Amino acid sequence: MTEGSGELQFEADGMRIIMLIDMDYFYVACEELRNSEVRDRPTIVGSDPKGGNGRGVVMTCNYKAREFGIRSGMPISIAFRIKPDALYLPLDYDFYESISKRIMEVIRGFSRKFEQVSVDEAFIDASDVVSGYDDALTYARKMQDDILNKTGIKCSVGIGPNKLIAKMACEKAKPNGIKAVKESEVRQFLSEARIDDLYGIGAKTVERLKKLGYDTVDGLANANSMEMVAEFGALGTEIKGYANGIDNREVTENYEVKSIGREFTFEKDTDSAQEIEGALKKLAAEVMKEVDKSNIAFKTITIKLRYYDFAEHLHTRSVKSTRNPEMLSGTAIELYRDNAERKKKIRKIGVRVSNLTSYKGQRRIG
Ligand code: DCP
Ligand code: MG
Ligand code: MG
Repeated sequence: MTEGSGELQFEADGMRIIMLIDMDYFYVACEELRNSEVRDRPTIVGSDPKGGNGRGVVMTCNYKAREFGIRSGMPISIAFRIKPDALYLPLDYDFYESISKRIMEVIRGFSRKFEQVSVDEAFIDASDVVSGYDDALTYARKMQDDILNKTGIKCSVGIGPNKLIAKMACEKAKPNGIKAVKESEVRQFLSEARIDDLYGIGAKTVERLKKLGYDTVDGLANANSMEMVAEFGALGTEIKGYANGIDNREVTENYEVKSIGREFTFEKDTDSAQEIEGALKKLAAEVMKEVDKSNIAFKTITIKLRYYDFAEHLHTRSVKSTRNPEMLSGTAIELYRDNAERKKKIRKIGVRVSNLTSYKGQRRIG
């Protein structure tokens, strides 16, 4: 390194304290709030087991069921074979989502830098609100208590210098624990992990890495950089970075703060393009109504697609500053056509405009 003071600068900027907060056995924990039987019995939320002939999978189960080896994603028929006398409950997304909203509000109160990553987990960047790792542990405990007191749901917290380590630490903290991995402990922590555990590397990439002979995180940490780039492009450098505990991903809100949006949940999950596009048009019209009320124009259009399994994707396009209704509904539909995973049913959609500017300021004379 030859940057000299630049390097020091990097060190100072680079020190972050990131937390990942993830609810424990979330869907079943929600069910426990309204059904006291759940506390005492192995309980599974998922498809109907139909006496062992049911198709579909276990969405999640409590720790009492995990003791028997039952896991998320396991065919429900297998779970039934293992534990026919467990309590089997159907999914109730609306209920889980309403609790999720309250949880996220509590977490959001702990840092301005907040990012929800799924229905039951969120990152915060706590660098500006804690003064070191001891303080971070106290802060995390307070957050855990607050979430439990306000919503009745237990969670685990991972703390680290970046998202990768925070997420991996949280896995180790489960259930209902807190685990912090300081910068000085990262190397050791990663040495004990498997490459499958590296957050942000998908199953297919792991397969390819293993074919290339990278079986351990330490091996990957010392990978040949040229080979990694040749094989994976820019991602190759990222991956090698992860194995070395380097992860510059920022904690950022999904939606821009200043925005106008509307969302719609289908009565029944659907993959009908006609139905989805119709709903997008309606949402666009509702958003336009709001836009019309104020003197604003927008530059960025975002659609949100939430699939039946709660996977959620945002697709965004920026246009010239506009308040044209056709531009909004047309772009929303194009974003859907270009990006939707075709055969996967959609549960909820959203349309949002952001990057707002004053309309009057935009208008050209003449
Ligand atoms: N989920 C799902 N299908 C999966 C995994 C999870 O539908 N294959 C749902 C059910 C979970 C929720 O998402 O309750 C959150 O997922 P997590 O991975 O955080 O799992 P849990 O919260 O259930 O358990 P843990 O205590 O391990 O976090
Ligand atoms: Mg969870
Ligand atoms: Mg989760």
